[in-house]
Amino acid sequence: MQPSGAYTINIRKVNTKMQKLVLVAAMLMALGSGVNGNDRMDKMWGEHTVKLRAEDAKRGQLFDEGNYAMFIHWGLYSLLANEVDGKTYYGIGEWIMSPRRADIPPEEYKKLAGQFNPTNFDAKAIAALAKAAGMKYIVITSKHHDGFAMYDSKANDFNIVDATPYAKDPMKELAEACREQGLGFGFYYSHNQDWTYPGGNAGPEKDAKGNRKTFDDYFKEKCLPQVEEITSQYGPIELVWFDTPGDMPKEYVEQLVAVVRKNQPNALVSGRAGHGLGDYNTLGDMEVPHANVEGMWESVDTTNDSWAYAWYDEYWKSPEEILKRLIACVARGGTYMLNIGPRGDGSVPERAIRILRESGEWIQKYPQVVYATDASPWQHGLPWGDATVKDNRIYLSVFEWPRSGRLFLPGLKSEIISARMLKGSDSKEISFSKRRGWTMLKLPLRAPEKLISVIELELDGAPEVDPTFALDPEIGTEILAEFAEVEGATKEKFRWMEKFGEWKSVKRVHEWEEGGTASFEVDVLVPGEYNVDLTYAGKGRLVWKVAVEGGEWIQNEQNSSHNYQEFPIGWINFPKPGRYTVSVSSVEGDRKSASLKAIRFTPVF
Ligand code: FHN
Repeated sequence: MQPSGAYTINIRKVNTKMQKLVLVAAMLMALGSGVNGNDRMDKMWGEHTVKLRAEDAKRGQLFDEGNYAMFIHWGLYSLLANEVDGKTYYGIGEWIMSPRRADIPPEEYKKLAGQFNPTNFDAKAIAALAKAAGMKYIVITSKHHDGFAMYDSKANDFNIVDATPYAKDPMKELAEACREQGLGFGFYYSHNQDWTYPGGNAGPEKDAKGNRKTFDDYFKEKCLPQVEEITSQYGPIELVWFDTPGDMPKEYVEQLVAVVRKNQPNALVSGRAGHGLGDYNTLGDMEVPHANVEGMWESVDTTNDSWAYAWYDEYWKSPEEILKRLIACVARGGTYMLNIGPRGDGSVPERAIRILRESGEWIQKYPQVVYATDASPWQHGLPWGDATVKDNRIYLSVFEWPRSGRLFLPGLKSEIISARMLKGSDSKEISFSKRRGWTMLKLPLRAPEKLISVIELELDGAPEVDPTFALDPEIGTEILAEFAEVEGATKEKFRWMEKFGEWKSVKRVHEWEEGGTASFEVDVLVPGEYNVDLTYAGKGRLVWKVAVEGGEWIQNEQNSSHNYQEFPIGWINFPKPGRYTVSVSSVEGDRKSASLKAIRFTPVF
């Protein structure tokens, strides 16, 4: 598998100043028309949503402001659904023919096309689903690594029109359906890997006549002409999503990008085109970042575990989980593209439909949280939720409702003009007070929303915040090791596959030297006893020390496991309100294996 991590970008975020001016003008017009506050909001957001329709959007605007898109992995592999000759392969389904999975020889795999007849594919229903889900464009696999074109390709007959009984171009229908729904449309194209065309990366070395083929042959005979096709036969395209560039030489990527620019001057090119020639950065598969990320970037994620349909794959993200991941991406400054994997007959799994619709209903109620927002000034999540910003308004999305009815917001320096609890387009003023740099908001005892409730803070200007991590007096606070200052240990990103192709990642602190520390600065509002838990992986029993600078330290032994688990270490006291530095050290046991992921403080009294 090719690495899917960091790829460089060559343009920065679109300057949204102009759009801000348009919004302010819209707001002033609404004020002048004598409508009430909620109607004003509706009107403003309604107009804004219309502006985000594909046909009105400027280059990159759907990406930059739409913030939410549908990814679709659909191809011949969907027919196999990760089962070959009665054996199930657990992992990402689109890799089924690879030698690392069922190892299907290219000529065998190509025969599958004779059975591919996706008569239940309903382009209109998929576009309507994306729309109902609150997504702003769709990106679908025109050709994945298996080399099968899911569109009418004249350049190569291993395609859905020439090689299958279906004999129609579903991409024409989908492009059209997207346009009807006001959505953008884009293609995924595997430019480097082609496992069935001779010369393609990881493809056969020789053609049917036994002639040796090079990457250059593949590129000229198939890749370049197909990219010409997908960028010229489907109307305006929002973006072209190249993937897994591997060590593809730069001159080839330059040619592909030139074709996109020529045929689709308004389209973005994904960073995974390679060589920094794309327009934006895609994080590692399934990665939702924890700290704000600069520039123009996206996370790509799955609704269940596999990108392509897999018969057994019923571990779905709940609507709440989807919303949390979406809001986290937007709050970190990025865009979220969430995948569905239709079956081989073209139908979309019912559970995927249900979760997308339900999360979409929430987004239709709270568009201001998701669209055209800026990243959180805290630069990381908050103990109970997250924050997105629109001009001088902060939207607090509360994932964990405080049982006491008091929500503690740390570090907000700006003056609050009003605080409102939203309930769709209704809202109610709530009271708040300030103490030691913290804002305490008085909330109703019951959350107004089943999924995620939203508070709007109107400020006297752009938000100013002290982003120091703070110990929430009610639910406590988890701080990831990625936010630690490290000495005498190493902090690094670590990625692994849980199932084949199902990526997980962590920023861990490991390789501890004697006396090495991971230190966290914390702000304490309510002094007293806090229980400390550490999340770590390792081998055997490990002893950890947790010390408050100038104060108490505790030490304890707990077991460990090869995957990250949370273990209690003990209680620690913060004698008075204020700032503390807390350090963690690995002191005994197999220190080489000790890998710290997070520290959690939970108030005891
Ligand atoms: O190998 C592909 C994989 O099958 C899938 O398409 C993902 C989606 O981001 N991209 C590659 C791995 O990063």
